[in-house]
Amino acid sequence: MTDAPPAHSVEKFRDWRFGLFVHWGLYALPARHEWVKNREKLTDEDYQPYFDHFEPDLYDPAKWARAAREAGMKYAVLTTKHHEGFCLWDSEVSDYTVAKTAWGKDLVGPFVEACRAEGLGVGFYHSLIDWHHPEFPIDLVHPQRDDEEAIAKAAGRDIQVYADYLHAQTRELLTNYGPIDIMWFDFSYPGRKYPDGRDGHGKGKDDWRSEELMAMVRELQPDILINDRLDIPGDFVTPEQYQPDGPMQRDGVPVLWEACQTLNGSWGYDRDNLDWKSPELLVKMLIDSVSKDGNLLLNVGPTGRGEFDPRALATLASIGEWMRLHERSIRGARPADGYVAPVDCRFTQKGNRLYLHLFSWPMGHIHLPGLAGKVKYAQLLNDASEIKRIVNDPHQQAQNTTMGGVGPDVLTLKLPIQKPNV
Ligand code: JFZ
Repeated sequence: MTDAPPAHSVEKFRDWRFGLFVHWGLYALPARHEWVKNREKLTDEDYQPYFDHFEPDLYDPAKWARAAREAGMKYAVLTTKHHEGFCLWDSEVSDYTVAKTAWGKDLVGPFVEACRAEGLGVGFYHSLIDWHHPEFPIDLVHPQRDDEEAIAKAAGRDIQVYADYLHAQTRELLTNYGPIDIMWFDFSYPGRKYPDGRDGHGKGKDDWRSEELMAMVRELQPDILINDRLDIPGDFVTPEQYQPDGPMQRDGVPVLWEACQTLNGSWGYDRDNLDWKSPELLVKMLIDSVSKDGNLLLNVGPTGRGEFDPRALATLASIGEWMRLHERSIRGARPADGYVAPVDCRFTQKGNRLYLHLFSWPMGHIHLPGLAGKVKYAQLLNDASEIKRIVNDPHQQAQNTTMGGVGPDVLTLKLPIQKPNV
């Protein structure tokens, strides 16, 4: 068994509630999804121009960190290496690193420093999968390089040589940059089979030597939290691109969780993808996560020159404006104990304050069963203006009778007809 992380790390993570995910690598240059090498079956040779032209002359992580803080984020997780295998730091055990590009120097250290300067926690995403390492067996099923040539190539490869490399790199990352808050490994897919029953060569804990790896991580960084993608239980679980339907559990016990979401469906910079989520939807995802005792890790894919593109910055700024006025209902907040929110609403709670988030504006009134007598005062959060309360509203009582009843002790809030413009 692997040890649990210290309680103070867990509570810090729960209080943060909102973080920045950064997917950055050579795939920022083709600018059409971080899986481009796999999706388009690009060979190492096809992919080489991106290495040769990687020169992020506008890289200024202080700007990233400021944008994150102003959006109301409290931590940031950077891809030190994604599946393509390219390392954003000067790894001693690889030549496939930023240090060997025209840019010629470490990107991870300045990122870590910039985060700390803005008071952000720091995490490293590190890919378990590696499409570049000579001993990583490219899988039959996943990645989908299921052509005969890839199969033949995979046959002579020794995953344990790759595992040594993975451990060595993890050691470098967790030794050279001071205290790191989160280690985000990605990802395992054990026991995959072809439809015809052939071994699909999935990858899991025996391939990565996950127990040993996790023990090393804890030894190097006793306060760190480790995610759940090593094919053994981690400290927090990572629903990806979906919102769970309630507080998450593992073996019937509440478990720490963090949803990760993209801005436009791609993690890496994807220039022509116009499928941007609105700031309003992203704020709802954040509220939804907190109402279910989870975090939201929201991703930006910087450009090949090292900037957040204007669309990403505008979205972060809008979220930041909402957070400026509503942060109290998010930071350090928890689900409301015992109260079930009405349809299209969410509750969050901090101390004796209950926050009601309305995902659609109900025009006039909202009825809250079970809350009469429990609420001493109500106000809008954005401008502190009073909201009138009606206890056991006679109109509502009449409706209760005709509509089957929602129970007694109904608190009715009298809202402005028009939604406040925030
Ligand atoms: C992985 C990566 O492949 C992806 O590029 C991105 O980095 C994302 C955050 O993580 O995507 C996954 C990993 C696991 C599953 C789905 C997508 N899964 O287990 O269903």
